[in-house]
Amino acid sequence: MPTAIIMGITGQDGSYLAELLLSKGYKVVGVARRASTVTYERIEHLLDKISVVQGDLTDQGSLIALLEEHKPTEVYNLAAQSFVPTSWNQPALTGDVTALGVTRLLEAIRYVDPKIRFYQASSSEMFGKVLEVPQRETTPFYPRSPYGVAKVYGHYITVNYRESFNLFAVSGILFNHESPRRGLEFVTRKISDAVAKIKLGLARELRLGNLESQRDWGFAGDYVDAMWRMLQQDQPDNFVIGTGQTHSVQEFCEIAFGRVGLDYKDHVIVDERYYRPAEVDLLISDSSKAGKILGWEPQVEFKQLVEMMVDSDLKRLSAKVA
Ligand code: NAP
Ligand code: F7E
Repeated sequence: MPTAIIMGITGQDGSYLAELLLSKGYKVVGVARRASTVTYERIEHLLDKISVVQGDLTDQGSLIALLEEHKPTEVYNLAAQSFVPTSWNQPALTGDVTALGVTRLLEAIRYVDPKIRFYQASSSEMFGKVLEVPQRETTPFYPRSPYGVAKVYGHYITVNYRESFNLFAVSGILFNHESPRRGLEFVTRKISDAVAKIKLGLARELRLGNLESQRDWGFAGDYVDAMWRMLQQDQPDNFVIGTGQTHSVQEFCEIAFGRVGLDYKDHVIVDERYYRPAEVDLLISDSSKAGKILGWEPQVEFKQLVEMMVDSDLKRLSAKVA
């Protein structure tokens, strides 16, 4: 039975990847950092099928100990300080976790077992102020936030350890992917949660930043399948993963509010507090390489994704108020 270690098991992608790997017969070891309150909300339903152990990307020794004890065949690094606005407020922490943390994990692999296959969660934020539309594996990077800068480091150190030490280290450059398990501060989930609250009479308004921002939004459940496929290839490589379509925050609002018979214009207030010091304007993917080599295609369309998120929040909050 192959063993996979998932760094960031408590996050959105960690929960979907754990489900996928269990369905493929893996032994799954999830790594969570120590907290005074346990937050296993996303993996509650998996706790009798996976092992959850403690570890932290800022602590080299804990990473070495994890690999020595669990002897994984694959390591997925999904852990990061992943919220872009926080990266301006905590840039040094973001660099320590999201950038240097990758080096610590690669060093642990090199030291314990260089045959371990490694997945790095890279991001479309690396393209930032885009130098080419659509963006593909060869598009130069121009990050626009400390988070984006940290991810560029994580990407290049992954490529460098592949080339320097012959590690099977892949970088998946994933565009935004969302789900009912998305963190509440990200714009899609902030909208779906607010729509459900407004519909149920628990809130009246929703304050947002730039409604014209555009993103290439897909479904997280589809994207974890691409991660696994990357580690099953004969050669390690970089792959862009996205839908190839872009939509604005305003379009997301229109569909989300429309799903419950409301007009977003009656509830959304633009609030400058949510504007960013620098914005990423037109992210749109070209994932034809992934289509050709990995046989990967997104399954869930934009409207389906928005409606899935609104329906889920409505169900969750209705149960609470009942
Ligand atoms: P997420 O929900 O924010 O999850 C991040 C995970 O990292 C959480 O489990 C978090 O633990 C953990 N973590 C944070 N700091 C850590 C540390 N010092 N040591 C160990 N673990 C730590 O993110 P996601 O949406 O699932 O994304 C997964 C990965 O893909 C991230 O690296 C993200 O940057 C990247 N990415 C995401 C997207 C997207 O659209 N979702 C797109 C491209 C790339 P706690 O629960 O304790 O906070
Ligand atoms: O913002 C605009 C905001 O925070 C999307 C992370 O997973 O994807 C994610 O980063 C857009 C931005 O995600 C609000 O200005 C408007 O243009 O949902 P977000 P993100 O910054 O794209 C990438 C690929 C990652 O790698 C990251 O880890 O929405 N926006 N009004 C708002 N955004 C937020 N959060 N809140 C607002 O009120």
